Amino acid sequence: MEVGGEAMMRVQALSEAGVSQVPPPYIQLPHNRPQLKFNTSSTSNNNQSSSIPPVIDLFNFKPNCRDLVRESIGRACREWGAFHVTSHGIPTSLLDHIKAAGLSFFKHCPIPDKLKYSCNPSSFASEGYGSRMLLLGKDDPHNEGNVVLDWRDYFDHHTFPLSRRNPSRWPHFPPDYREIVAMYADQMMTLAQKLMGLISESLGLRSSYIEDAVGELYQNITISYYPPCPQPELTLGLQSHSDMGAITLLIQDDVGGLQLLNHNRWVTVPPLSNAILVILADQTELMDSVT
Ligand SMILES: O=C(O)CCC(=O)C(=O)O
Repeated sequence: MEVGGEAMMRVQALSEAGVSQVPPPYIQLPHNRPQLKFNTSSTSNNNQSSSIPPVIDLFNFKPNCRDLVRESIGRACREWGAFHVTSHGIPTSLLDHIKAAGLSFFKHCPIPDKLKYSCNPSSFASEGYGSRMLLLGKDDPHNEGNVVLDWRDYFDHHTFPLSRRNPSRWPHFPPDYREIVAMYADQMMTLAQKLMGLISESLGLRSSYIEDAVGELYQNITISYYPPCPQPELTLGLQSHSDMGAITLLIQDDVGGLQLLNHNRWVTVPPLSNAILVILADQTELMDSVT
């Protein structure tokens, strides 16, 4: 494979070229390097001392379970700002299909074909295939104005409002990719709205409070690909950040590696099959802290 030019900017190209040392732009400063110590995990539902975000059964939003679910969500928001949900109504087959479609695009579509979908690297959250979404780090006084790059490639899709959705800009491979992303986006939007209702209620507010405050809902679906790294102790797949917006819904494959900051310690969040991780993003967290 040719490794050079724009392809060189893709982490997958570096990884597949078999580099034995990560290039300097990807090396995190010592204080930012990953803590690879794994916490012992407990998945029990309402365990206050759990070492991972709680797992909350949504009972498919059955009205007679709403009080119980609302209470668990309120506690999880206060203690973690994040929680897993099960019985959320998104079919397991759809979760499997989107993971498979994303993996197939990254693994089996040649890099020159992927580059046809390149996002605009100079525009924030631009749609498409890229490697540099967050340009954080340059304000860190230790970085002397430099940005450290993530060990990740991604594809970002603009999916809501529908006026932003243009599947012809999305991969054509595998053949059902566009249909799966559109279905996933629709179902995740419905789930996000239901969850915002429950989070609002857990704060003693009317169900529509967060949605009314946020205004028109924007949704991006980002599929991340973290290629094997020769020196994982020096790099981060994605640098520490909080998400702007109202709510993040995240599914993991079974490799793991995701970490959340909880009470000033980084906690490794193991993948739980069929569960969806809900993370309060900046706007909701702000509302949570002022109500
Ligand atoms: O890919 C991940 O596991 C994390 C994604 C994430 O934090 C984000 O997209 O904001």
